[in-house]
Amino acid sequence: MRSPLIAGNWKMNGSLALVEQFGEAFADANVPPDVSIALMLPFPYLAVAQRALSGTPMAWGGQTLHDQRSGAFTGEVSGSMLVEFGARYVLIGHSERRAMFHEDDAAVLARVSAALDVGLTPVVCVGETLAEREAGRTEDVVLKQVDVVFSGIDAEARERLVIAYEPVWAIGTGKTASPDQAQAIHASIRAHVEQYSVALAAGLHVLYGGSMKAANAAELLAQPDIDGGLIGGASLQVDEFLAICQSAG
Ligand code: 3PY
Repeated sequence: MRSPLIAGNWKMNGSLALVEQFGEAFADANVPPDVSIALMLPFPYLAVAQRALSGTPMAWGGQTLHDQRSGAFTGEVSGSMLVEFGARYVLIGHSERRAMFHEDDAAVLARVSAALDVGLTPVVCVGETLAEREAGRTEDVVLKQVDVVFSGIDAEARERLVIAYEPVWAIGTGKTASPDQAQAIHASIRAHVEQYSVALAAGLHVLYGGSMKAANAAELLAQPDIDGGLIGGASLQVDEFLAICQSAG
């Protein structure tokens, strides 16, 4: 009932040529029709994505946005600007943004509201650090991050969110949560969201992120509460990313 979403997060990587390469490869790639695919790109690549990816099954999005529509915010990009480039999604609260760019809970919520206001689908990242996991605090941390967002928006807006569970200790480290570890926390997120609405929880997409690659994707995606992936490094290689999309079908 929840068709999978496979989203690549290029972070500050890639090139215009790579966007073109993805456009060419995915134009006639054999991807399962029920799998939604997106690339979260660095801002300067969005104009090329709008042309090169439009003939493919792929959507595209930004990796963050500012919470205001316009103004004196040097260096920032607003949601309406992303929409002008045909973006459908935007990542919010990736652990790298939380840790390196001081995005706290209030900032995450403000960005989610800004994204919803302009019709973007926010992909909200949540996840615990290694120290938090070792202290047995995984659920506390993750469910609080989920609540910050769900309790700050109205019922209709909640239906438009995607959650990406990304254990911080599995990001860029080559370590992956085991399918059982990932399934356990995904199931907790879904059960927790039932307090807002049982139907909302049943329809909510919870993606797994954190060193997902072609070699481990099928096993992770087979878990009942894992509804897709947010893919880092492996989304920078056409064949690898395509293999992940195929294993989601
Ligand atoms: C990773 O897998 O490294 C990610 O951070 C995906 O967002």
